[in-house]
Amino acid sequence: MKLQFSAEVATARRTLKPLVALESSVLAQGLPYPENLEAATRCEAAVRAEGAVPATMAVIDGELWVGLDAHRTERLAKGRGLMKVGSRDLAIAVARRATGGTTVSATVELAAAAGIHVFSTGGLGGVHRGMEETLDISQDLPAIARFPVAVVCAGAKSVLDLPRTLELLETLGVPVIGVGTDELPGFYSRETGLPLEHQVADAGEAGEVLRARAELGQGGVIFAVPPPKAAAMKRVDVEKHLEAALKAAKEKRISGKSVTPFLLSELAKRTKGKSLAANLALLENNARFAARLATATGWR
Ligand code: PSU
Ligand code: MN
Repeated sequence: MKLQFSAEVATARRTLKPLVALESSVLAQGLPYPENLEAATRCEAAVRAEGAVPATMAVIDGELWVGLDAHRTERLAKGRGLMKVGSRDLAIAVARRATGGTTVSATVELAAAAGIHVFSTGGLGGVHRGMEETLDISQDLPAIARFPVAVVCAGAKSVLDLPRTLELLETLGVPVIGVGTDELPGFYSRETGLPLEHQVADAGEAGEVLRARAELGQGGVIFAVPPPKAAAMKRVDVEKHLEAALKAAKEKRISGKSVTPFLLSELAKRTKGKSLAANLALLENNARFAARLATATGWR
């Protein structure tokens, strides 16, 4: 797989600095402009402040980019109708010379190809509510199981069926480890009431788990970090607005890969921007932890 490296990432690889992979579907589909650009800027700054280097992945004119300069970041943030590139779309995006943001699944795949072991995102895709009818399950989950990359997130997106998402992760052999919590964080909210079997206190402990996984030759691990208190929403508030958003999605017959972007933008409208603010804060917070983790592994 031919990868293109930004100047900053190329230098980091030469000088053996720790790298943190970041996704770009959140830029191209997950957040509106200009909040998406603000999110990218804050995440990259948080990674650099910890002494690591951000490597945002994207497909640009069919090229697989590891690290984006300001111009390419802006192109993704302002672009309309950009492709949402999951793992299964990568080859098609390349063949068609397309431009798009990579989701968690495509980003962990590109990270593994680039030798990057730590990746930060907001919330994972997973098993959707009503999956009995739709069988809508994000390809994020099997991709995390397959590629040996640590995924730092604030849990799975709250629009999902979280108990079933946890069950499927167990089936796939993916550990879900709480960072300073014994409960799955709820993305916009700090709590879900769903217990996690394992937790670590800090990035140092997380790094030890990562090294042991690598020695066993196993795939990805999830580190779930609760969103910062100042920006987190109450779980009941999220649920209330979510029910309305889910109803709207059903009425408008939104399906397939449009479901996630639709629900996120509905929530932003219905919470008067509170969910947006929480999303930005947790993205930055996760990027910071990921940078500490990338440093703690000692791998370069
Ligand atoms: N979480 C967010 N914003 C996002 C996503 C997740 O807060 O934009 C994106 C991620 O890139 C994730 C994707 O991989 O949504 C999952 O989409 P789907 O459910 O269609 O697999
Ligand atoms: Mn889906």
